[in-house]
Amino acid sequence: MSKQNKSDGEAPDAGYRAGFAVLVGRPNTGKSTLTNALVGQKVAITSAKPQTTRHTIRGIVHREDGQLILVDTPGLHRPRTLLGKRLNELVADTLAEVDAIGFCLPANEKIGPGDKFIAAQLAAIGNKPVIAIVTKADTVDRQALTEQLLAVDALGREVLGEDGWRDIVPVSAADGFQVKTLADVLIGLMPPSPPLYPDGHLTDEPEAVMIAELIREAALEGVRDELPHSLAVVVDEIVPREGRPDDKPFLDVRVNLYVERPSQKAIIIGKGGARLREVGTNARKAIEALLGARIYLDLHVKVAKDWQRDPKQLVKLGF
Ligand SMILES: Nc1nc2c(ncn2[C@@H]2O[C@H](COP(=O)(O)OP(=O)(O)OP(=O)(O)O)[C@@H](O)[C@H]2O)c(=O)[nH]1
Ligand SMILES: [Mg+2]
Repeated sequence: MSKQNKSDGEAPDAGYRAGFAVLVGRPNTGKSTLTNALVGQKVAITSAKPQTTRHTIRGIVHREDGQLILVDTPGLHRPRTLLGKRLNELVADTLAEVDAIGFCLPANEKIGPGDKFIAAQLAAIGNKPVIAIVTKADTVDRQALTEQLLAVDALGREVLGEDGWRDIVPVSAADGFQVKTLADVLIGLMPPSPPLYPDGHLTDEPEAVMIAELIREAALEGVRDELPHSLAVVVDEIVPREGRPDDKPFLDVRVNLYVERPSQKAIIIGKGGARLREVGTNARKAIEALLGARIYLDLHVKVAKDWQRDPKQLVKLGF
């Protein structure tokens, strides 16, 4: 993926760097929140539920001295469903294509088997710089943070030999602590290259995907147990309403929400449709802000039985 685009004759400014860095880690370790903090705008949805991110998302950081294309990934875990397996494979493919890897470990959770499993996989890649990012630094006091940094350092030496991780950076996406330092470190690991994306481009997510994600984020709010994992959102069509002036567009956005069981359908819709209306209202505001246009959001809930385990349905839902 790292292009050194010299063929078009434009020599990069002296010292300018550009390339790809991936954020990996267990589910819920703050990868997407950190991606948004680095980009300076929301490009990835986040939630308190594990496995919020389901595909790789590119967020682009523009600076005077370089451009960093951040690839946010689904949390890595021991897969229990075909969906989980697909997501792990997706991350493995991504690792092969980037210039640097940021391994996210939260400050407020002890290093566990899940982290060790990922560390070993990263060590096996061998030829890429891996930095350890200790996320959510705001959640612990100085001493606990120091202890976690030492534990993370020890893990690096255990899997990579005595040099350990290329760097270890504590950050907080919540209060901005060290976010710029992290960008400095990552840009320093990028190859000399002209910019890979036009100025101002913050993500290369297609609009329909962003819309589906904003709806999934709104729908995840307040649901419990297995439902978050059972929910998939697909934008069916986005149609400009006729007769509207170009400078005041109005779009009809039709969307299907898929769940795995009829009981889940009832939860998503809520009593008399109240819950679905609330999801629609919240998502609509976020989508209108994204598109800069008014929309009518038409949400339909459908049952796709056990889609997480069904190869055919997974393909249909975009996995
Ligand atoms: N206090 C605090 N909370 C954070 C920080 N970063 C993330 N969180 C919270 O941690 C939870 C998980 O954040 P996400 O960014 O969705 O985590 P993720 O690693 O992308 O999760 P998956 O996509 O499921 O793998 C959310 O509730 C966030 O608000 C931080 O710097 N400080
Ligand atoms: Mg995420």
